[in-house]
Amino acid sequence: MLRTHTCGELRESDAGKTITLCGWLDTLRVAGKISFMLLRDRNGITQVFLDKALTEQAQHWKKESVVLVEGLVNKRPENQVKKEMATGAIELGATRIELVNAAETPLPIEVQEETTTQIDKRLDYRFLDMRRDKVKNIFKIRSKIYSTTVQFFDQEEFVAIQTPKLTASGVESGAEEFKIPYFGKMASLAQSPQVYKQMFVVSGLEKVYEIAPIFRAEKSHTTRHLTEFIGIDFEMGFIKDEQDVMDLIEKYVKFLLTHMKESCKAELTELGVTIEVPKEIPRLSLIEMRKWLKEKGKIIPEDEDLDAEGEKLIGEYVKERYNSDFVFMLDYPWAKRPFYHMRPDNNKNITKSFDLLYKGVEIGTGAQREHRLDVLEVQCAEKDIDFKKMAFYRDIFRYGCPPHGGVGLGLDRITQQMLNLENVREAILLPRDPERLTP
Ligand code: AMO
Repeated sequence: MLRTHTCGELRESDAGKTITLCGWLDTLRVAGKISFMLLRDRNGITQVFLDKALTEQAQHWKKESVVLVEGLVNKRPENQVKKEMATGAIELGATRIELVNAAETPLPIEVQEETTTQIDKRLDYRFLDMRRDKVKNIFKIRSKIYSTTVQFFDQEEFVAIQTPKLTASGVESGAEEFKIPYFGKMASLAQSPQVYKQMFVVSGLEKVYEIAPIFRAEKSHTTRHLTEFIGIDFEMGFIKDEQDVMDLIEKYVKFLLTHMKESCKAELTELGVTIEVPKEIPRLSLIEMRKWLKEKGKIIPEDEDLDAEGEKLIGEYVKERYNSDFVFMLDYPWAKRPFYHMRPDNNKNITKSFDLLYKGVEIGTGAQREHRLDVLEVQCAEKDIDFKKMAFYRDIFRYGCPPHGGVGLGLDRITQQMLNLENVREAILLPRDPERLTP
């Protein structure tokens, strides 16, 4: 390796060692004939002292160039440590410096913690934007959400599946498909692994999950919609009803948040985020909540979904009433749910489905699925869907299909809501929306 240590890992106990660091030139402060360089890498910032000769060598080096420094680790004087805690209790007295790769000037965006650069410009240069700790921390945390999720499903003995993203057509009502030419036919980019996750429950795997891209040709310009996002989908067989699915989601949420609090302490503190693990996630009926919303002056018609404002109001309500950041909303109208959701026997206007809201934003949708072929065919007919055209999906209900259910969660929205980010684009490396196809 080019370096013997990284900036963040050096401690007072390293004083007296001769080491090599390599990172980005954050700042060069010339003070007369000597200078102080702040060198940055993924772990932090170290102050490097340059004597007269080295200052002459470095004085025209540009910010964000890659620089190598050899030197002796020194303990910093007490008074300096207090003034500049960010760079720690040690500094490096350079004996040799090398410009490994020069950065061009001017930089296209500001590379500093407090920036005035607008999000669109920042996204154009995401790799430079990420040299800021604020941004880097978001993606360290997102990575941990991902690995903790894998750990949870592994522990629960779910089997990870990877299903095709090039498909014949989707099954999500209301979710637009991206059509692409495919050897003389048209294909769709998968708008959900719905069909496949059900298929592999029925295959005998019983409990499956997938964390993978999902594509939606939605021309939405909101702070929560992307055209490509990462879905965390799971599906499980032999359930009694949709409550079993919610039980597992609740267990997942508690596991995830507890782990995040422990494993991302430093990053969460730097971002000023406090995570609260819910004791219990309330399960409220949309039918009941509509009445409450009406009292607040917010009308949601019986056959309508909650809109963003309705979700926000309910988020505030559960925070105040149950001290919970999460809520399951139940009993969504049949008119707004896809044909594969099961309906209760005593009310055909609603579905055995739910949404999971986190701080007033939907982060998941799930349901018990209709597994009885004759009922499913009736439901297709009601939604004007020709089930015969989905022959391979129909087949999975023909040869022994257990009662089953599952959920689709959005990794990007979970990250957004956990970190109180205004826009989901802050939570994904390279967002895709109706305007953005690069970088
Ligand atoms: P749904 O369409 O509600 O359900 O999607 C599930 C979850 O995916 C996330 N999500 C999005 N995230 C960012 N941008 C978007 N455009 C977007 N659309 C959805 C949300 C949402 O809650 N097959 C069902 C799931 C199931 O029943 O298992 C489905 O896809 O977090």
